Amino acid sequence: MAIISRGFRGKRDVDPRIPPGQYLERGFPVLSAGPTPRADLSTWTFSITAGGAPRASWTWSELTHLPHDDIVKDIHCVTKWSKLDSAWRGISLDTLLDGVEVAPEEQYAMAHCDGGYTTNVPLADLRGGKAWIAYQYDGAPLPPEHGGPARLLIPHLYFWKSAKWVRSLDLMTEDTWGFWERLGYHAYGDPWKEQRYWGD
Ligand SMILES: Nc1nc2c(c(=O)[nH]1)N[C@H]1C(S)=C(S)[C@@H](COP(=O)(O)O)O[C@H]1N2
Ligand SMILES: [Mo]
Repeated sequence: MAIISRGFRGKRDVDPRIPPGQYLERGFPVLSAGPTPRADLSTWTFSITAGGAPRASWTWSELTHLPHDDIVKDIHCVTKWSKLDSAWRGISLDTLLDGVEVAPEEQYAMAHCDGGYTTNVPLADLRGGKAWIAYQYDGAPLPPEHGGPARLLIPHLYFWKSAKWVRSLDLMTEDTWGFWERLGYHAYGDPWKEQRYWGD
């Protein structure tokens, strides 16, 4: 009597790649807390700082000449859409952090963006092939509304952690909250544990 399984499980019989509480989105929604900033690539830089003090910095040309990864990952927004197999090109944070001196107590980072958006993430989540500075989407330059010229891509965390228009990562010795985290979003944001809001 194996016939029952489909109807019995009904709507819950979903793709195992979709985390709990999420639905499959085939488009690519734009979610921005403010206007889309426009960057001038001739003066644009990406920096790693610590307590605000510079540690390393790359011009657009320097950054995009580093060895890149082509990344195909599922992404999950806290507003409940998930998109499968999104295709990006970017520089691994491993590559960027490689040449940077990091003190053992600097275990957290805050992403800072044009427009003022911030989000916090443990440094461990930026290492080990889990995070990138992405500058292409689907084989084309990353569109401004999706974070172009470059955004953070941390697909294993809810997508609000993937800061658009990112300009720096500030290394911190304590986990300080960013924009959405101060407004009630979870400090870490694991979609598989449904860490959406404070207390989840
Ligand atoms: N700078 C900045 N980055 C941001 C946001 C934002 O408002 N500003 N929104 C976040 C949220 S809540 C999500 S779900 C994703 C949305 O990315 P998308 O617009 O490319 O879908 O970007 C994240 N990064
Ligand atoms: Mo989001």
